[in-house]
Amino acid sequence: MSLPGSLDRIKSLLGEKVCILFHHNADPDALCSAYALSRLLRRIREGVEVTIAPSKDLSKISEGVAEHLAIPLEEEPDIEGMDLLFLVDTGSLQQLEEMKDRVLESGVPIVVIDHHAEHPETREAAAIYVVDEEATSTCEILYEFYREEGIKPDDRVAKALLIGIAYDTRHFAMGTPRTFRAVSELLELDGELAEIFSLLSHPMDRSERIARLKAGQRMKLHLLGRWLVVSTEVGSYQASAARGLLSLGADLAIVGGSRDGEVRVSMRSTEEFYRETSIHLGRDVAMPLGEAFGGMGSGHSTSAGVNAFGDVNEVLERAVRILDERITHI
Ligand SMILES: [Mn+2]
Repeated sequence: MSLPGSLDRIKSLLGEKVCILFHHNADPDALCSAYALSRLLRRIREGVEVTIAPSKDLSKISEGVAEHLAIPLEEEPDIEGMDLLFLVDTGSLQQLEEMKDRVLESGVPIVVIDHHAEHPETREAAAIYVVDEEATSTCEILYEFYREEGIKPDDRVAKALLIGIAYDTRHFAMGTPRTFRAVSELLELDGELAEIFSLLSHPMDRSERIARLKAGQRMKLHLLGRWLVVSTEVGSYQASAARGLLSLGADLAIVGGSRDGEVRVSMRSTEEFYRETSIHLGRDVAMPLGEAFGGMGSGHSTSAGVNAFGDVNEVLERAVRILDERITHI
């Protein structure tokens, strides 16, 4: 449960004017928990003036959600004139960008509600610090606040909370009994899962879709042992194309493109490929590939990139050869 007693402490600080803030490039959990909180505060204290202010911008998906739920956003909040500030879903104050200094210098008490790892600077700045790392989303904490107060979320708030939870659990791919209790109760209030998923789907613009389709059209399939490795070339969106090819069924995708004499390569593999072969794309493929072509490569186990110089087809062929040698030596 969300830290016991925290709601009572929040109530004791609640004044006339309140502002809710969250991190820049806000995801749906940040936006929706802010919205649910704003509605809860109005139910708790009639007449309280609540402003929701993004510290900088919303993510593309959140913009769609804000529009769909008609969430009112204030671009130029009067931070200094507030009685209380809330910071939701925001692990570090740095994520407030330019607003950070204003918030700290205002002297207005800050309430933090979050599920990220504790951050010493944020803890020190907060008058009330409600951080629950066991919660899979800030919306889950907000739902428990409603429950504690015995307030039933209306259908718009229920939808907002479901959106936030769905986003942070990667469409309910993870979560605890707590998460699914909240989800189940929220679904009774607003049962439109299909609509929630469509709101959360990534809006891909036309040029990205064209790049992905061209990458598919030009793709070469290499059968390396039991692994399906694909390589292809496209002028832009190499990383997106590589992800797309994995979802088509490849175990590993190498996508290169050249621009102004420089070759860029994005590589992605499945978790299974890494688990079974121990081939680390960043260390074992991207780094030697970058070096071989006068550039640099780096990355993670299943996701890596290279900037190099030369002919894009030669770079791709070399990448496949590096993989082939490694795979035959396993
Ligand atoms: Mn979150």
